[in-house]
Parts: sequence; structure tokens; C-alpha cells
Amino acid sequence: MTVPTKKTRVFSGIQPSGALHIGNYLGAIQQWVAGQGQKTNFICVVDLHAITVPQEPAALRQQTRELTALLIACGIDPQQTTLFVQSHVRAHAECCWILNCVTPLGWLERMTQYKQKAQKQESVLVGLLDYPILQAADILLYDTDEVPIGEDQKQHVELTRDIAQRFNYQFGETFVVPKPVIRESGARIMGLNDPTAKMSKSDTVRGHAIRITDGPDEIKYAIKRAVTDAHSQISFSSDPERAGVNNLLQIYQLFTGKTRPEIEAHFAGKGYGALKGDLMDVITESLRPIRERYQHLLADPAELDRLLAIGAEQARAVAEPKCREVLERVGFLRPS
Ligand code: ATP
Ligand code: LTN
Repeated sequence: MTVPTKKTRVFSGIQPSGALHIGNYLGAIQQWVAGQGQKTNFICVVDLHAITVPQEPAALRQQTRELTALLIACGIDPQQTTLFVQSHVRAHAECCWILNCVTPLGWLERMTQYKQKAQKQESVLVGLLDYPILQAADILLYDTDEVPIGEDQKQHVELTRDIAQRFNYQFGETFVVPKPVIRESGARIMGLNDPTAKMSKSDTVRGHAIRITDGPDEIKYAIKRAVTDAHSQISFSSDPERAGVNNLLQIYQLFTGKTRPEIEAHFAGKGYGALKGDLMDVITESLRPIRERYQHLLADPAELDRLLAIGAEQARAVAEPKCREVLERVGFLRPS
């Protein structure tokens, strides 16, 4: 008799903390969509993470629905992926507390994202420091094998591995130790106005990012002003001085699906004007159907809420028993 092999479990999360950009799309969402069907996918809108920096309540509610609509518009299919909101599954917060009590403070203080984000805050909330442990709880509750993310989240997944191993050592085999999955190309899309900094939701300067919901005018504005260099040859390069052009070529590659040699041959003998013109067209045409689906989905919030309720139920069916197992491992008396 052959034992059926368990499908690979995939989990990733995204914060409802503002409009998504093409870095989020190319670095993370495209990978999530591509993995659908072959693997068991969980995608979580992490609202508990969003409040680690102050949020206006009405805006947070709206952004949670908007992000859900956008993920579906980008190709996340709620029939194939468990798409849900983090705060709808209480086990995340509960498991986070347990993991807080096995993790040394020093592990958190080392996190680069914490150091960067804390610098920008007038008053740093405890939740911002604790952020990676909540992320570990998200991942570990689902016996996750793979976590597809952009480069910036690698350190958090490595911390998750350390926490899982420590818990397993102290209390016996409980958690699957997950691995980060990072694309070679697209892992770190850079700001168009400054190719030395990663494209980021929190940088709202016009021309820094292209949002997934941007129309042709905004796309044109950002690409026209995108930083290039004084070279004339259009080729992929790891030279930091050519980071701007390399970034544009990576974006072109990921939207077209063409290989690097095909792209270099296409632009041979042409100037940056041609690259920018083609790129504008490719991005505009790729984002158009997403934008149209997004508007359509957003017009029916009751349907979005219905889909999220189904997602939450599916997520609870996995996370709740796992959380009970964790509580038992640490020695809590079960309520009778
Ligand atoms: P913020 O600026 O608020 O930190 P963000 O733009 O980094 O937000 P997140 O919600 O933290 O966005 O990230 C969602 C996913 O997108 C993560 O997997 C992250 O690694 C990925 N990602 C974010 N920015 C980029 C980027 N510039 N290039 C590639 N992937 C990215
Ligand atoms: N910290 C991540 C969002 C996130 C996440 C997760 C990613 C929260 N929980 C679990 C992967 C797995 C971010 O800022 N992108």
C-alpha cells in the first residue's frame, strides 16, 4: 500500500497598511498565485501586525477589505487558497503569547526591520518589537513547509525556525520547521526614484513606487522619472552604479516572463527611451485587468466578507487543534 504524501503547505502574510506596489506583486503575490493548485496555500491579511504602528480604525477596516479585493484581483483564488484575516482566528494571538515565553529578548532586538521601523516612530510600541513572534505563530500554526516572501522578510523566517526548534527541544516535536522561499529575480524591487532603497508602501513620495491600482498617467509619471545612468548599453548588471537600469529590466522581465538574453537582444542598439516606453506599455497592460477586477470586487463588500468568513473557518480548522496541542505541551490544564 502506498502512503499518500502530504501536499506541501505554504503560508504567507501581507499587512493591510496601505496601497500595494509592484514590489509586493512581483516579490510575493505572483509567487503565491503561481503555487496555487499544486500546494496547500494559506494567505493571511495580517491586521494584528498592522496595528504595531498606529492605525486609524475606520481606515484599517477599509484597507482590510481593499487588500482582500486586490489579492483576489491579482489571481488569488479563494477556492484554491485559504484567504483569511488574521484577527478572525484567535489562535494566532494565543500562540504568540506562548512563543513570547520561549523566545529570548535579544533575538528580537537584533531584527533589522524592528530597528528600521523603531527609528521612524516617536514612541515605539511593545507590539513592534514582538512583531516577528506573531509572524512565527502565523507560520507555525499551519505546519507550514514553505514561506514565499521578499528578501526583507528572510530574517523573520529564520527567527521562526529558531523559535520552532527551541520549542521542539523544550517540549517535544510539535512544530514543522519552515523554510523561506525567495525568488532570484524580483526578491527586492527598488524604488524608482532611488534604486538604493527597496520599494516600500510607507514611502509615499510620488514617483517612488507604482501602485498595483495606478492608471496609465501615474505609471508614465514614475517611469519617465525613474533613475537610470550614463551608460548606453541596456543589459542586466550587478554593478551598483547601474542599479536603476537593472531594476527596470527586472521589472520588465517579471511582467513579460521573457528570459534575460531575450530581453537584452530585444533592446540591443536601443536607448533608455525605448526601454522606458516599452516598460510603460507592459506595466499598463498588465495592471489594467487587475485594476478592473479590483473595482468590480470592491463594489460588493458583502461578498468579500462572505469569502473571508469561509476562509476564517477553513483556517480555524487547522490552527485551533494545533494551538490546543501547543497549550497541552506547555502544561496547561484543559478546561473541563
Ligand atoms: P512597509 O513599507 O509598510 O514595510 P512593504 O512594502 O514592505 O510595507 P509588506 O506588507 O511588508 O510591504 O510586504 C508584503 C510582501 O511583499 C512581503 O513578502 C515582502 O517581502 C514583499 N515585498 C515588499 N516590498 C518588496 C520589494 N520592494 N520587492 C520585493 N518584495 C517586496
Ligand atoms: N511581516 C510580513 C507579513 C507577515 C508574514 C507572516 C509573511 C506576517 N505574518 C507570515 C509571511 C508569513 C511583512 O511585513 N511582509
